[in-house]
Amino acid sequence: MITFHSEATKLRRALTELNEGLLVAPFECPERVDLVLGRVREVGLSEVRSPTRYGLEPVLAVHDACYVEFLASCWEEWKAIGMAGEAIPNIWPSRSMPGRRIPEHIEGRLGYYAQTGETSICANTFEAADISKDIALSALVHTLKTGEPSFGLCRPPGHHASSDQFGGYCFFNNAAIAADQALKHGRSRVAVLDVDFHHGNGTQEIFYARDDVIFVSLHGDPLHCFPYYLGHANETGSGRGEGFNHNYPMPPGTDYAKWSTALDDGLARIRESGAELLIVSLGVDTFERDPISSFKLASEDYLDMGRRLAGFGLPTVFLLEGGYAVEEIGINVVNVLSGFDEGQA
Ligand code: OKP
Ligand code: ZN
Repeated sequence: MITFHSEATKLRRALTELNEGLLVAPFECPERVDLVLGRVREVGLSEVRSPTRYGLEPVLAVHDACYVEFLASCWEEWKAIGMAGEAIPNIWPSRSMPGRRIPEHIEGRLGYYAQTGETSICANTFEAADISKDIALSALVHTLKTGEPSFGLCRPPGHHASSDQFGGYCFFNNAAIAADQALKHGRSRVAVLDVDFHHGNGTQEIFYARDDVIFVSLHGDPLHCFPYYLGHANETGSGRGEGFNHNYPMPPGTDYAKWSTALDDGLARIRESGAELLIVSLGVDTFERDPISSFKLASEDYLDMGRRLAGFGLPTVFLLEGGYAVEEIGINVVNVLSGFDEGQA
């Protein structure tokens, strides 16, 4: 296993998150990176390398150019008109106002490009998202070259980011960008397996009509859980993408016995697809003490998860998504990775 990490992921340091009617300190904080990295070093999991820079071309292959421009300039524009706090959207296109024209005022553009209201934009948000996707691509390239597994310690996460919207702490969809580049490196089909507690709505949206990327997501049932409006079992893909999207929504309280049954089913779908590479959107917010989620996985379950993924036998890239019980995030992430190493040996 090789870990890719950059201190620059910590440049985004938002002060606010709209949560339960209050502005609180964000759950998705820079300390998460130190906890995971600290555990990687503590157990001697792997060498830690800095990412290579890949520029914006791989981003523009999956994200809308005007969206990327918006992210690049949002914070400066927001400050320039004298807004007092962080950039928090408060109006969106909606059923009664579909928003067919993009506003010029930054407040209108912010809502246009936002899915949600919890993710404040602050200084260096773009820079952190840019390095996060470089970490993902560096991990991908390492695995493509060597066949060895790799871990991208990405922050901010990516799986909620759709082709032209940010939300759920995500700006660039790291897993989608990596999957798309894997195809450009000659793989003919790639799988993205999303084990984060929350549905990977952005990844689903990006690949929904495509058959070259199969997307499998295990998550809290959207009838009860964020992001609420996508992630049902009957969303199976469209057009040539039909049959290449598989959702496993599960109720709050789900434990590993039930969760791992869904994992095995999802892996069987990936096997049938003939995918040549596995990208794991690795969120550990399925943990029993995660502060914003409601599954019941225990720390030792992550070891078994890693072993099962190793047993699956595809070249594998792990990219960090969520996980917020800060004490245990390092242990749980590294349990998956060392379980994988063990399972391979
Ligand atoms: C990002 B990732 C809790 C509401 C949760 C935002 C969740 C973002 C999750 N009361 N709101 O998938 O871990
Ligand atoms: Zn999550």
